[in-house]
Formats: sequence, structure tokens, C-alpha cells
Amino acid sequence: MIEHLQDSETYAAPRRETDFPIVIVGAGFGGIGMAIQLEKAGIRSYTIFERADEIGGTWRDNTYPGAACDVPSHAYSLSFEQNPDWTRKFSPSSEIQGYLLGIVDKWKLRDHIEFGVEIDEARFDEETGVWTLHRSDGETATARVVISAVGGLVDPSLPDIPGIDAFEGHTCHTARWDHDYDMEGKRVAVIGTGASAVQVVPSIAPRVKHLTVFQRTPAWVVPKRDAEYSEAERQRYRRFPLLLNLSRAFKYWMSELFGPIVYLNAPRLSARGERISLAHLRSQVKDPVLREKLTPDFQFGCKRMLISDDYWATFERENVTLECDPIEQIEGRGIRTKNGTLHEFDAIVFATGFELGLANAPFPIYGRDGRSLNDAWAAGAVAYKGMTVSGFPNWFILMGPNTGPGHTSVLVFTEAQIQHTLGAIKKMRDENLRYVDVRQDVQDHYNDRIQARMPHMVWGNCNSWYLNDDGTNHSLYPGPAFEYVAGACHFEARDYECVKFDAPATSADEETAAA
Ligand code: N01
Repeated sequence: MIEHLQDSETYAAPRRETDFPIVIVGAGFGGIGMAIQLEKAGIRSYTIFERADEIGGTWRDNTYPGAACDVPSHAYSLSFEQNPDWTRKFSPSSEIQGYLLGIVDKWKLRDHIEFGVEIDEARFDEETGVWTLHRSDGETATARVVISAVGGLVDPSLPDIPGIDAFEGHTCHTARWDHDYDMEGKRVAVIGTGASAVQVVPSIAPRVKHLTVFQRTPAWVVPKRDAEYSEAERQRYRRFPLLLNLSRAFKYWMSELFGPIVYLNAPRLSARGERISLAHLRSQVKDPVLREKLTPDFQFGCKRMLISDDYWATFERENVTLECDPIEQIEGRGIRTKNGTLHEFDAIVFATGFELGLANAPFPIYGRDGRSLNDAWAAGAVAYKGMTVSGFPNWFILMGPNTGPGHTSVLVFTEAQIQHTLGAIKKMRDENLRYVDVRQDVQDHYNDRIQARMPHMVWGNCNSWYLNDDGTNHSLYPGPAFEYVAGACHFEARDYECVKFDAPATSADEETAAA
């Protein structure tokens, strides 16, 4: 047990830093970035609980062949920990994980991480301003501030195809790759044609005997134009960090400039994206029948735009088949499609995505008056600027509702959230606040504005993981990243109910009634 986590009585009137314990849940990009900013601010009274046995989140888990980032390396890194040594314009997963391991060591963050600890319940005590967290090992931890950095796309989603357990061969999900299984010379199926599939398909195709890709919906794919950074280039970035900053800024502003093509519901803009993608398809696939099958029939940007230099070309290989007949069921020897054909395989790869972590609380969370976050989110996950939820004081979410970008690096959003959270922590500590709780009217106004924009966004025009079952979008931010950052990076006390230690505890309802 880490020393600075003590019983809740200790926090009646915190004065010293050690009386201000902070818990970060999750040691992925968000949790690590938050910890570094706490370190920079001289705040060391934090603990990171990580349910796995290593840091890295997405980049620890996604190790399938070809796993890489589809955001340029210079943009997909923390602005306060830039890396001149990326070997490619788009980093492979292992290199990003190496980068994260490196900064964790540099900042000696491991001293603050407890591995193998899952939080399964959190409860707020309004009297003391303390969160009590129940750990999977039966222990409890307490914290004045909790930062939920659990990520939005973490737990693999398996399709509800009948007979999925009946298959007698090898199965794996892209996010849980089994490196002990050798695909050399095997008949392999890949189910799914999303961002993971476009990376794994070209990577395994040359190794397997035959690859069949089961496509339910074709995707818009644009060229990646990936390339190596030469040693000379990397040396230049090492010697002149300004060049690295310029490269990062250029990539960021280009993505902002072209972003509206990806997120606006503007057919003329979408048509530009579609033209680029169709030209790419023509250059990669000569067979017109195959091209037809690979051409999407939904508006560009509606589902996640895919980026690849070699996905479509893979279907021209002799040992690769694109199967568009819908899957009927999985059987012992393979996959039967609706037309009755049984396709036999040695292995099935599920490139079928993730459970949307944002749809619910990551574990039961009870705020003021014992209200549960799942109840608060019954009609969809909402939070003020994607970070704070009224009635759940001192609880901050990184990569929360409506903060995902379809067009740029998610880390731009995450860094703004880290700054906001840090601002709140400093305010609480400096002014000895018991809690800060975002005002319900402020949260509602913010989310009304977010949802009012959605009809102008392209995402409502097709099915994707972006949308809840009722068709509402609680995952993506409807606008440019710079606008979100400008609005989110400062903690504005006027948006919050800031309660001092000596003030009587009142419920949100009483506050509203009094007002
Ligand atoms: O998952 P997806 P993903 N029968 O949900 C298909 C991030 N990411 O792992 O489109 C047949 O996009 C489904 O078909 P359909 C990124 O944010 C980032 O690829 O629903 N098919 C779809 O084709 C991304 O958006 C990087 O008709 C079934 C596929 O499975 C997110 O992760 C790299 C099916 C799922 O696609 C998820 O990407 C990789 C069924 N029953 C991922 N059920 C970066 O580079 C599902 N499908 C940063």
C-alpha cells in the first residue's frame, strides 16, 4: 500500500501536500501525461492504479502485425515530451510503447504505479471531500481527486455471430494477438474492415496460405504516405528541437485545415475526400468488380476515415479473397455465409473493434447523495467539456464524452484536459477546498450546444461505433481541436461550485433551490 493513502479521517482539514492524495486510474497515454504534469508542478502525492501488469494501454495491448498509429508520429506524442527519434512518419505500435516506457522511466513514474490493481467501485463522501476506491484485491484507497484515465476503446468487442465458440481452430482478437500462433501456411479469416483490419490484413497476407477478409461495410481509405525518417533527419531533429516543433505544428494545422472534410455534413467537402479515396482505389486495384465491392456507399467521414498505403492493394494478391456475402454462423471448421457456403479455416482473426468504454461508467461510481454515474448517464454519457460531471465532485475524466477527434491527434484534447485538471487541483489545494463540482446548468448548457451541432456533422448519416443505440453521438467532438483546447485548458472556478472545508455540505438540489 502506498504510504500517502490513508484513512479518510485524515482529510478533515488538509494543509500539506501529503494530505492531498490523488489517484489516477489507468497508466496509458492520459494517465502518464497527467502524472508528468503533476511532477512538473511539484505534486507527488499521487498514485496510479493500473489493472494490467505494464503501462501503455492501447499501445501495450495492440501488438498485432502491422499495428501502428495512423496519426503522424510528430503529432502523436506529448507536446511536453517530444521525440526526435521516431523512425517512421507513422510509428509502429512497438515504438510508441517504447516511447511511453522511456518517459515513464525518465520521470521515475513507476514508483507511483500499482500494477494489477483494478478499481471496482468509487464512492464520494461529501462531508470529507474524499473518494473511497474499492480495489479488486479487497483493499481500499482514498483520494481527494480522482482522474479517470481508463481510455475509451479498451476492451475487445467480439461479434454476436451464432456459433462463435464452436470454431475448432485458432481464434484471436486484434487487440489480444497471440504471438505464439504461427500463421505461416495457414488458411486465415479476418472479420472486420476497420482501422485495425487495414493494418493487419496487408501484414499477414504474405505469410498465410490463404486469407479471406469478411467485409460487412467497405471503408473510405486514403493514402498514408508513410516513410522512414533517415538517421540524418533524426539527427537534425535532435540538434534543432525547433524543427521538431515546426513539424508538429505543421501536421497539427494541416489536420485542422482539412478536418472539416472529415467531420462536417457538407456533401461538397465530403466529395473532395471521396475523390481522393477513389483515385487511391483505382491506383491500387485494377479489377473493376473488386473495386466495386470495395467502394463505400456512405458519406466520407461518416465512419472513421482509414489511412493505408497497402490495404486495398492486398486484395489483388492471389492468396487473398474479399468475401462480402454476410456471415450466417461460425461452425467447427469455419464460417458459413448466408448463401450456404462453408469457408474452412485454420484461424479466425476478429478485427471487430472495441466496447465503447464511454457508454457507461468504467465501474460503479457514486457521487453526491449516492447518485450513480450510470444513472446520470442513462440517456448517454455527458460531461462538462468531456471532463467533469455535475454531482461527481473532484472527479476528472481524460478522453471523456464528446472529446474524440475524427481528424487529428486525440492527445491534443487530452493535454487540454490535463491542464484543466491540474488547474482544479491547484485551486483546491491552494484554497483548501473540500470539493469542486461542475454546476449542472453550466454542464447542461455546454452539452446542449454540443448536441445542437451534431446535425451539421457527418456522423449521423451511417452506423458506426461513434453513435449510441439511439443514434446520438456522445463520443466525438463536433468541431476543430483548437476550439476545444481554447475552451477546455483553463479551469474556470465560476463554472464550478467550489466548496470550502468550513462550509456546510449542501446537496445540489438545496443549492439550486437556494439560488
Ligand atoms: O474496429 P472498428 P477497429 N460481422 O469498430 C466489423 C482505433 N484504432 O479495431 O463497419 C461482420 O472500426 C465492422 O463492420 P461494420 C480507431 O479509433 C486506431 O478497426 O460495423 N463484421 C467493422 O468493419 C478505430 O476507429 C488506430 O459493418 C463485423 C469492424 O468489424 C477504433 O480503434 C488503429 C461484425 C470493426 O471496426 C476501432 O478500430 C486501430 C459482424 N458481426 C484502431 N461486427 C490508430 O492507428 C463488427 N464487424 C490510431
